[in-house]
Amino acid sequence: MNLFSATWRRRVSLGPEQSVRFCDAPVRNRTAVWLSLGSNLGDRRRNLERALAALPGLGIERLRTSHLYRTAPVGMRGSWFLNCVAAGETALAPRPLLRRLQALEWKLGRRRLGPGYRARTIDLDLLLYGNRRIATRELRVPHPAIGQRRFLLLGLRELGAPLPAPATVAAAVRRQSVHAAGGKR
Ligand code: PH2
Ligand code: MG
Ligand code: MG
Repeated sequence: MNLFSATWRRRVSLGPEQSVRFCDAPVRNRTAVWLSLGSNLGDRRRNLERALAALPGLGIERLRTSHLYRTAPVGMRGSWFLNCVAAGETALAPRPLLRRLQALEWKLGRRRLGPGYRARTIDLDLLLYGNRRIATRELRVPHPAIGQRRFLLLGLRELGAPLPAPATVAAAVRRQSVHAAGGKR
């Protein structure tokens, strides 16, 4: 299964009429969410694929994915990352969603061994939760890295997310190089 192919994207992104037909809960009870996925340890592509395959089971519906990007590590040494952005809808509140994402990171071999960025099999970040602004010790939404990492902006733009001001985007794009790594339509 190639989770980044256009076929898969079509398969997982149901149109509005299908979601009404197959889902009892009205869509207005769902919040649009955007996540980033990254891996720079082990079989990076497989790690992303396993995470994406698990997201519907966590409560993220109508999942769509961006292309996959190969990116230089930001703010840390080590191997290059594979990154992508995913969009979906959820009935989960932000904190339960965060908990489930953290549990999935653990299941996929992520171990937090202390402060600072370290190589990781999988990193799942909540980038946007509807238009909510959240600033707690454990969760900041919109994710503060959005305006600083080009692959996040590219992925979010692909998936039609509300983006920060164009000036912020331009600055991030100038700063960082990104290479498409696959899943090109
Ligand atoms: N995540 C980080 C730190 N640096 N660099 C890249 N290229 N991709 C990431 O996902 C990433 C990073 C902290 O979460
Ligand atoms: Mg991260
Ligand atoms: Mg993280």
